[in-house]
Amino acid sequence: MQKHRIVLYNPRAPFFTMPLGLIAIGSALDRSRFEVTIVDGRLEDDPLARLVEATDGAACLGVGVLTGTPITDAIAATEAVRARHPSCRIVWGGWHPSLFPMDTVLEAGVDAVVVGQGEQTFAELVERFAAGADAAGVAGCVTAAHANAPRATTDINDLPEHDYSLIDVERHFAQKRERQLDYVTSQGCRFRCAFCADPTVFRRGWFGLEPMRVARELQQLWRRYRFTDVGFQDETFFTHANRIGSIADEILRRDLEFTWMATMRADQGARLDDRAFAACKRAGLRRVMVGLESGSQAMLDWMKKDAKLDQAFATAEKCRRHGIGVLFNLIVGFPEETGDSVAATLTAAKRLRGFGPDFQVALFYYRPYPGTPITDDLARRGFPLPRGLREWAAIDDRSDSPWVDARKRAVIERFRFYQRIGWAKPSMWRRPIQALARWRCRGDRYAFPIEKAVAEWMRPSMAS
Ligand code: B12
Ligand code: SF4
Repeated sequence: MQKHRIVLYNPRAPFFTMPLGLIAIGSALDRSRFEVTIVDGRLEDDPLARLVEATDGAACLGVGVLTGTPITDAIAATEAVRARHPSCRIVWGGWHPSLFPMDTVLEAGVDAVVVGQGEQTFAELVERFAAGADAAGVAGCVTAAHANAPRATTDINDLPEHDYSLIDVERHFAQKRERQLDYVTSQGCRFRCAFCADPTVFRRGWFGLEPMRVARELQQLWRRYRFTDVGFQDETFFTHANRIGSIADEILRRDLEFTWMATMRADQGARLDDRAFAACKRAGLRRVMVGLESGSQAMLDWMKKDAKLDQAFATAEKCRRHGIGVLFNLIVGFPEETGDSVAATLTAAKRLRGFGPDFQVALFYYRPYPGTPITDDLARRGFPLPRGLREWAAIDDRSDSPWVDARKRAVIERFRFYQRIGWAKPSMWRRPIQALARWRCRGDRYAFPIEKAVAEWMRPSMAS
């Protein structure tokens, strides 16, 4: 029997994380009846030509879409395939379509949108399409004609293993310039941060794979691909300390020789005991990423981060003790954020950076991403938000926040520049200004940023 061809497309994006969402939905299809091809726009010289070629004779194209620039490429892909292969059904899924199913299905000319967890809904949809039927009644999906009932999230332990042979793992290693495998052990999050869409999409639900399954899968994947590092892409990897302890113990017991990095909330790090930190370190944990968000406790409380500033420092201290690096993510320019609050964030960044060379800080400008309480509140107050797919695609175009005026922006940009230059890997062009940058950072001396102007003149892309 000839198999039905299903093509999955990952739009272009500036980073090279493996397309785990597409791997998940591709792995859940009946492979004895469906032949699955993933086209990754980030790996192709001419993604649309490759996609049009791959979808020739295909029953369905699935596109995974994040808010922002990927929307533009997703629209182009949809238009190209629609024009060349009109009988190929086109389904969008992932975060942006899940937040705006009606906008998506009306504006993009797609046949159906899958909302939230995609495995079972997409599997049912392609069965329908293969049988020449439509999407009527398929829970968890929306079409222009049917807003079907929502689908409850399934425990991910009941879903199939992710089949990495659907992607060219070696090509991803080459793009990343390291043999780093991306892997995800959970879906959803129990927290309620007001700038984040996860509580809207997964309704504060969380499912985590059993530790034995995580260890077994990693062992098989390690034997096959011999990766040297794993990037755990969970929203919050350290959700249950016992579970993480068991995963670490299993990695050790199976002698899996790789390092790993994972996400950790400040409160989770502060609660995690030294025994667990030590076990994770022995099992290869090299770095945690902590979404601290702000250096102002008032701001943290306002955004319902449910974490204390002190906990971030306690986490940093424990990580230093155990030889684990930390990347702290911070955001400035929340709606009406005061200059004092921004200054508190820069001060916290400096203190955290001071824990040592393995303690890094990334400073972002706030953007009102959709499906979050802060964005909903802005809409109620009449703030002009993007409308429709094309306007949401442009949200990444602005490089700062509307709530950061020129003065604050100048301070933030100088801070970012000198922090980065001061502690970046030495290079020929950086070395002369590195010592000066550190001196400036230590004393908050950012006036007359001559080195920044020179760097911008010499290499604009390195200076911002
Ligand atoms: C890896 C990652 C990335 C990667 C790219 C991922 C990719 N497409 O290859 C990179 C680094 C590029 C990235 C960038 C950004 N990301 Co990001 N990212 C993640 C992260 C950590 C993991 C994604 C993942 O692999 N998950 C595991 C898989 C299994 O889950 P999934 O992708 O959700 O897929 C499921 C469903 O969504 C659905 N599904 C997904 N695709 C498809 C496709 C079809 C056809 C169907 C039917 C279903 C379907 O089914 C899947 C299985 O259930 C998530 C958080 C998370 N844990 O999900 C954030 C997350 C997706 N990112 C987010 C954000 C905010 C960003 C950035 C804006 C961050 C920033 N400030 O720069 C940028 C966007 C840049 C841009 N506009 O280009 C938000 C989502 C926001 C949004 N509205 O889109 C998330 C949820 C984090 C958060 N809680 O805020 N990200
Ligand atoms: S920011 Fe992180 S911890 Fe907060 S709700 Fe989102 S995923 Fe959960």
